[in-house]
Amino acid sequence: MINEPIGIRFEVSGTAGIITLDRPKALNALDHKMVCAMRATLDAWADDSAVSVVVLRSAHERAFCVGGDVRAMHDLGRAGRAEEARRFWRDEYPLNHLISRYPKPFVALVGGLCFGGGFGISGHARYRVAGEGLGFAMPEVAIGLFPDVGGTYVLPRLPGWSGTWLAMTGARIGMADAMALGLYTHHVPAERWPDLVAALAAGDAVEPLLARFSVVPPPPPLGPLFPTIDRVFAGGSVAAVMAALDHAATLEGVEGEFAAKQAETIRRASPTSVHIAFAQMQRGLAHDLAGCLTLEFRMVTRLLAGHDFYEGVRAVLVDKDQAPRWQPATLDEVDPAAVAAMFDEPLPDDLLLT
Ligand code: QUE
Repeated sequence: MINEPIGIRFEVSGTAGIITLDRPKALNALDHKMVCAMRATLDAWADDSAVSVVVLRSAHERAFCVGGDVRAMHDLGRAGRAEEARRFWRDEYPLNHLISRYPKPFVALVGGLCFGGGFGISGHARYRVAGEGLGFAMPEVAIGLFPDVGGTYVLPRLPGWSGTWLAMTGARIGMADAMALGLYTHHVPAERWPDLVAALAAGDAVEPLLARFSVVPPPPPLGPLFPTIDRVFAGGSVAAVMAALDHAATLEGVEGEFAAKQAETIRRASPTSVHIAFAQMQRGLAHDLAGCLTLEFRMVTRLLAGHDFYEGVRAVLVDKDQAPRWQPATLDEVDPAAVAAMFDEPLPDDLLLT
């Protein structure tokens, strides 16, 4: 086919470079071609005086981007081609890093589902606009992975212990909660996005424009539970967090119900992934984004040589039986020292970012 669509479109409109994610059959899941095309375009626009601002958006209301194309990576790894799968992450993480230090204003318009890799291309942007239909999550522990794409950097810097909660459970939150946690810088109702993009293309100054289009978000529905989250997830080990959750689950009312549900969610996830996510939150504050991405590339390399990633993608995305058989099968069987070694031992080909 000539000009076969690659799931992402680029255009320059007035002074704005506009990137539109458009792979609806996969809810805009990012594949390797999309990552490479975005990188090449952003590199070109950085030196193009006709482009003064970059806008990243989705063509579809339902999803901004549900993550990396983990199904494709699963297929490659299962076929003995894990080296090729690694190349996806070796290109994706530097793209996340480039967006964090892009030399021009970068505005991500995020409505609908924004998971994992979708956060990687929007969550490090200078301006992060949330629509009312946002559904944010870092759900990787459910598929035997871990909250990567800079999750090691961003999540432990969120208020209180909310990042540890998001990382260990993969919980999905809506716009008002995501705004309250500071994951996004502005809330602009989606019906105003076309006018916002037109004004950006007309060359209007970015910050006054965003201030003009922004609306105060409603109070966060999870607000009453933030103190519970901070108390429970402040534990110093996975075992301590689980003990605190199990205790809180005995309380009456919404707090007890919430704690019981979090404990159940964590126990359904890959035990190894939960330990990795917890360790990420303990380590992330000591590193800049580049250092965090280096650690994540180490971890993803090691998980590609293991079991749970393949089993998780099988259970959630391939067979969809939602019944993964993790190895090891319980949180107590995971050795935190072995997890620490996975972080600490460099690779012969570590990903180094400058
Ligand atoms: C956790 C994840 C992902 C996920 C589900 C999880 C993820 C991802 C997808 C996904 C969903 C639909 C698709 C697709 C991929 O699901 O990263 O290609 O069509 O990309 O529980 O991390």
